[in-house]
Amino acid sequence: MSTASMTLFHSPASPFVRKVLVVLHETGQTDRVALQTVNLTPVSPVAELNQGNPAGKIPALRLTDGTVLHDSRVICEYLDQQHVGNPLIPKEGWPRWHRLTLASLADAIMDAAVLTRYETFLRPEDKRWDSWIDAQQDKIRRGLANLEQEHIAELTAVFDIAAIGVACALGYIDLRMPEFGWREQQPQLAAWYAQVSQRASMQATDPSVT
Ligand code: 99T
Repeated sequence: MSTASMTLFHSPASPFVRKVLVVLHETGQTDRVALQTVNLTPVSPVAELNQGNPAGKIPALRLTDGTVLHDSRVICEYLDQQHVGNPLIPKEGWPRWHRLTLASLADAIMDAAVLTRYETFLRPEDKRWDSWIDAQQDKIRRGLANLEQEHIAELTAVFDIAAIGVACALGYIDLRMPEFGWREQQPQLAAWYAQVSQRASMQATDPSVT
């Protein structure tokens, strides 16, 4: 019998949702959350999702009392305070700000990739703006180059909120932008990603098989 007490509004392709799912797996809390799949884009909102979540984005987590937590950062932090294992987000001091900043870089890469997706897939072809797409892809390239040059040791050290974010961002690029070709320029990042992709949490949430 399910013991789920919370509902996660979810879509398997979303890298932001995947972050939350990986946190649930890594902290042993998957049984606490029921998944409610929604099929949405910015121009096809889902009315139920807007309740308590006016921006209507996923992920959103509905708690037992009906309260809705939204934004993957907030949900991940909430879930990280609900288990007794090692925290995935350092609680205080410089490590907290450092790892959250690295996690923010991962989110920025996801944002740029999702905006690229919307511009290339959703917007009518005659209205697409190449300079916009190029600028978003430049953000991704700068982000990946920075990870390769500055952060491989930190990513390798611990699979925490920062590493989870980077892994989910790379998974999304592979899913939605398979021609992007980042591995040649970032061989250390590619090797790290190949390794963390074997984790049970990453395998269970792989959008290409779920
Ligand atoms: O913008 C919308 O109205 C619908 N889009 C979303 O809900 C996307 C789904 S990724 N989610 C976010 O942008 C959340 C970002 C937020 N800062 C967070 O939660 O961290 C779907 C990608 C795809 O289908 O390819």
